[in-house]
Amino acid sequence: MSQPKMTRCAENPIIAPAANWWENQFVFNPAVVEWEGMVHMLYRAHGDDHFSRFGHAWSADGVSFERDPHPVLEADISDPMERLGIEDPRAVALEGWVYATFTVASVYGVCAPQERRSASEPPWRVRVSMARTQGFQTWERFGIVLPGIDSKNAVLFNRKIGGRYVMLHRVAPDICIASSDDMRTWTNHGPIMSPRDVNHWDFKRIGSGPPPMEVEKGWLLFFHGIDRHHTYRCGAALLDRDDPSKVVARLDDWLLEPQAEFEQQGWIGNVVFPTGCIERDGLYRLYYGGADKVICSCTIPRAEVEEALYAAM
Ligand code: BMA
Repeated sequence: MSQPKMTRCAENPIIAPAANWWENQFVFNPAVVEWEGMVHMLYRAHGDDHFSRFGHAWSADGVSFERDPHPVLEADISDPMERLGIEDPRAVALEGWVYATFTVASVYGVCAPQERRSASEPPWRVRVSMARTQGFQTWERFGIVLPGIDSKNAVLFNRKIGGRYVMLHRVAPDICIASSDDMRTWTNHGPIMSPRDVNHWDFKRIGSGPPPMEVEKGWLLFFHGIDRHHTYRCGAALLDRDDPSKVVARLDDWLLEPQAEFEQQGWIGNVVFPTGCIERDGLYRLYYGGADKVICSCTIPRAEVEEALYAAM
């Protein structure tokens, strides 16, 4: 059986760098959440100073967006853990708040020598951070929620499971799971899903895309995978509804790969990086970064992706 594929939005890229100094180089990897009747986007932006900040955009139809001319969330540069900025947000609506999970990046020089990696690895490290808002302008920051763990690509489930809040995150090269009673203290329970063999599109590393979406037979997880040539693609898996540490299905093939010019050429070429998703009129609308430079969208019928996953169970 041939596997389903995503259909690109005719308006792509739906958001490109703008004249504002803080977002005039690259805009990409957006968190997307439906909130008070609108589609809201929190996107990663780089400008003249090459620092990574978050901008805010909103839309009624999920395709044409209005944008705030100012960044809405920035790194606290007095904190050495955030010296290289904030990156790659994901967002969920949960208990009356929009929660954003994102990466804070810092240089290795600020940490204890035993935390440094070998000389051949890049001199930087990442941590998972979290904040919440009700209006996108002011944020209550929770700080680093997985201290001491070099991790990124965190996504929250949009409800408690088994009485606890649950998060997926990525300790290279695997997708891992963590849980919490209060959103502030998290217990890491280790890997749940790993890359596949060298011939696969998801061979080097994998990471969650948008927050998992609850479907009839579990949690649908769109995720990114990196192949041996460093091309980023998007695929899908299904996690158990009551115990999402169990992967119950995983599509063999990818759903989206870099084919358009704005996915093959940009800051980093050959990248589609899914980070947001909404569901409307029987379609999933996915939002992704194209080549770390622009924001794009594509759709897939809900039934197609779910039936393919159920057939793979
Ligand atoms: C990852 C992150 C993403 C980026 C991707 C592709 O490591 O830095 O922000 O989109 O690489 O370059």
